[in-house]
Amino acid sequence: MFNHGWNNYMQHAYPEDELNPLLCTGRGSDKANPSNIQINDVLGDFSLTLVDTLDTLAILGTQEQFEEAVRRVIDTVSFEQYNKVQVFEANIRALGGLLSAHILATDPTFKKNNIPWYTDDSLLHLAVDLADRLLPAFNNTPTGIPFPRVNLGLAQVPPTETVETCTAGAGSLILEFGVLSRLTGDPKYERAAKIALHALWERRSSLNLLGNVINIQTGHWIHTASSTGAGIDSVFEYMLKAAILFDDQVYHDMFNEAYRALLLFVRDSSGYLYRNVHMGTGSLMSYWIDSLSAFFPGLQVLHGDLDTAIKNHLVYYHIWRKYHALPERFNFHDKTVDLAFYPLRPEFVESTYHLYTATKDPFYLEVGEMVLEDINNRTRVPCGFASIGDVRTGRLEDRMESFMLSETLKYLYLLFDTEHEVNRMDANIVFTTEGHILALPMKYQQNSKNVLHLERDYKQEHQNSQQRKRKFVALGPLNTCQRYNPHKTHYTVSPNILDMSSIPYQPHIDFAAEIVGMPVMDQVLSKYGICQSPIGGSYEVKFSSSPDSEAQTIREAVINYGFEQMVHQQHRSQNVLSMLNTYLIKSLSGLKMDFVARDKTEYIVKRG
Ligand code: DMJ
Repeated sequence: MFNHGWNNYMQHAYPEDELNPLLCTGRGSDKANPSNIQINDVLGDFSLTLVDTLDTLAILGTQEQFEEAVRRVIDTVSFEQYNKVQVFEANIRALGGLLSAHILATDPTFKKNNIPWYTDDSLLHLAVDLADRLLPAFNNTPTGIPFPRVNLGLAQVPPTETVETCTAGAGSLILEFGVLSRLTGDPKYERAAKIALHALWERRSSLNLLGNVINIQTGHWIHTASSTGAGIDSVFEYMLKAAILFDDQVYHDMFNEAYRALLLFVRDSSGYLYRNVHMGTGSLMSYWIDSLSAFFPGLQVLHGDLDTAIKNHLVYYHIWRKYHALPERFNFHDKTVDLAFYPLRPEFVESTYHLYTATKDPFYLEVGEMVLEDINNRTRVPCGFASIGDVRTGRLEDRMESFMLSETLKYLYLLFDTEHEVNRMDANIVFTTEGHILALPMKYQQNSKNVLHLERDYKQEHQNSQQRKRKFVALGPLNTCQRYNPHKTHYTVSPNILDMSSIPYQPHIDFAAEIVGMPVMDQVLSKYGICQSPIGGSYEVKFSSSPDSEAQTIREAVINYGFEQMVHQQHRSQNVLSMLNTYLIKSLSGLKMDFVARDKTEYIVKRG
């Protein structure tokens, strides 16, 4: 799938920003309609998809493809383009792409991807060039919160530019800007992004909630809905990931407080739904959840809040089952679609990947398979993958956003390639909100205090935050123990062993189905309360009794289960149950089996 998307982009679209998969052409900025921000916020005429895909090539392409793409970027990409783009989009897609590729090409942690001929840091120089064009967004803003857009070629904020920005846009810069500062030794990028994030956080409500849109001049909230979705989403991600990448407790405290508030007010009482609520009162503001918020369970995994993540993810799972994609907005009141498009977004598979990595529950592999098949079946066209315009009818639209290659297919690939080095690394790598891999060698982690002189300014803030935290200690779901058990045996480890701790056997899954308005899944337990597994396949038990014993004294059993044959030798076991205990141990209601005698020594399990 990746090669199909990538090769078609290179063949039909490069050097333009994006592929039009239906017309088999390229697409750049919309010069005819400058106010078309759906396009112009993202496409600035700098081969966006190429830049955004660099580290995906390193992960799932060949080293040759990666090196060739790096060479192309160095030789052909320029940010001196007189287009107005969104600072956030340019940061996460282009700056993040460049930094990630630079790190992979040079950092010994990623030995396999290091590029011997890459010796002059050209990607880093390009990153500096881009960031210098974005920095003017931070000028003339009394709050420190940046303007949302700049003209790249002029390196200026256009005079008529709006002074209203979404929270995610202003608060999701610290990873890329921070890494750039650490790698270049120039603190100005990290400083600007850090001030912006703190400026947003200082304006949180008394409930510790952030709003959706803020005026950068006055610092007043324009749109007061708080959520984990569009307009806010990645600000939480950047708090936690900055804490990890830069080893910085201040960000961790910020995230902890923000997260606690989300659980208390944005999450509903069922524990499954994360809604739009008023930041000042916590009251419900709408009946929809959006597809962007499907990333949040992945962040909850990173935070270690696994049970909570599992529930949250199941809601999106059922929405996906219902529409074979995620509609942009789903109305949980009417249990219908509010906005019906699906532009090949990664968020659901991103969470699925993190949940599988943490739990090793094969359920998440099945979810990944479902997503993969749906995307492949519904969106693959001869020249690439097309966005779905309406998930109910399957109507396609002529756009393949760059995140299809940089994120969606990267997470899908890493979900299944469990042995990939990125999945096995013991390093503080993070995925940015665009799925770019960032890592900082130790020597870069601790220098923030000396370089930035910001800690003093925020010391008081930190103390206040600690005090607030202490007030809440007794309340918190954060302080509860998770049920995470990394040594669980799943049938990825022992093929075909039925593991009833797996998600499909938990009541969670049916509860989430109710919320979405889906029928409950195929019943795993029958109306008799017994497990009907395996559904299909042969299931046969042969056993022989010792000549002098009662029928139920087992000496040896052969169990044919599905395609695997397992032989259990158990001398002198007491009865069938103890013999089968090794086989089916997780049943909640006990084990019940009906046998039919084939002959004196062979029995077939009729039902069990
Ligand atoms: C991506 O560009 C990023 O994941 C961003 O954080 C949100 N939107 C898209 C994907 O949906």
